[in-house]
Amino acid sequence: MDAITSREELDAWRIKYLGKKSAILAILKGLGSLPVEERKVAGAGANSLKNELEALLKEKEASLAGGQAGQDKAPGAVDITLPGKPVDLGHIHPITQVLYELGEIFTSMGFEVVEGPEVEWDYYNFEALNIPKEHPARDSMQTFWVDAPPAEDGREMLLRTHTSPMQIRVMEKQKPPLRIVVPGRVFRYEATDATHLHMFHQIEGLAIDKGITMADLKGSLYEFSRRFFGPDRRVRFRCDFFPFVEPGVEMAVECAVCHGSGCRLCSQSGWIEILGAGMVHPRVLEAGGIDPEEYSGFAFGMGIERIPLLRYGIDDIRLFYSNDLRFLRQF
Ligand code: YSA
Repeated sequence: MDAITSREELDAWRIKYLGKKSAILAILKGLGSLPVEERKVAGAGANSLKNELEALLKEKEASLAGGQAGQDKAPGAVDITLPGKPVDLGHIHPITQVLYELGEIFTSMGFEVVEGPEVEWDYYNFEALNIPKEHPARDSMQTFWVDAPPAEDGREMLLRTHTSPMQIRVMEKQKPPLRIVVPGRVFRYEATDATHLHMFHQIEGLAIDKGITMADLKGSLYEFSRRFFGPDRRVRFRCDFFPFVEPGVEMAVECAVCHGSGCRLCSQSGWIEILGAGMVHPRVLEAGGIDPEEYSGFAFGMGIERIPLLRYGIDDIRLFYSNDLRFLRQF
């Protein structure tokens, strides 16, 4: 067996020692003609010999296969001729894909994309937006406060609860006409469920110019919905209250799971609210250094995670962050 170096030689060996005309097969075939006692002894011996020959054959087969791939490699050496392990290629997370798509839609409508800090002062997050301390509107945005000493002017630090603080930061730096969108992460100290997360994304929109009206706001958001969800999806505006707008509205989109008839995702209402919006409050324009007698503007803040729910009919927002690759690979 040691002298064998090729498959052909091994085949010849197999036919000779284990083939139909081999001695071992002849012994096994002849067992029936032996007396019982002799048959037992001869049978056991012949079978054990056959097993040994088969084991030798297997071992040699494996060593010839390895030798062919590795060309007589030393034990333990790396076989560089073996095919490589496939590398798992990742792809862009569905929420980031939506953010990119929204950026494209709004920039094509004349908006510029800007970003802002996730760790913010309460001044920008609340006060400059007409939400002073103790204002009940603060309760609707349960806040993660940062345990840091307040600034000299008493400003406290927090994780921004919405992207609206960027309205003020932009107004402080740029003068009208202004058209910006601000995508980014926001944080709220609240329980998670099928439509709520404690960390999610928003995209803020702000347009300020002479003569901007509610019609511009509705026109821009209808156009966004038409491009993102298609022309057939119904959209609803209803009055809402935010201290930083007057008047204020919420926009909801027809539920993609039940198409308006009511289900768990839309709390049986048939609609899912995706954004708050309105005409920028004169006090907010003043806080940003813009004269409300001369300029007016609209603003909106849209929740990003709810948008793909509505487009694809996904029934639980938490799936985006559960790291289940079977879910994420579908996008
Ligand atoms: C209103 C008027 C403006 O002139 C500008 C912006 C706004 C929106 C305001 N800043 C705001 O945050 N309103 S909101 O609390 O109602 O949230 C806006 C959107 O974020 C919601 O419509 C929803 O789509 C999403 N959202 C809110 N809480 C969420 C959430 N998404 C996931 N998880 C949560 N916990």
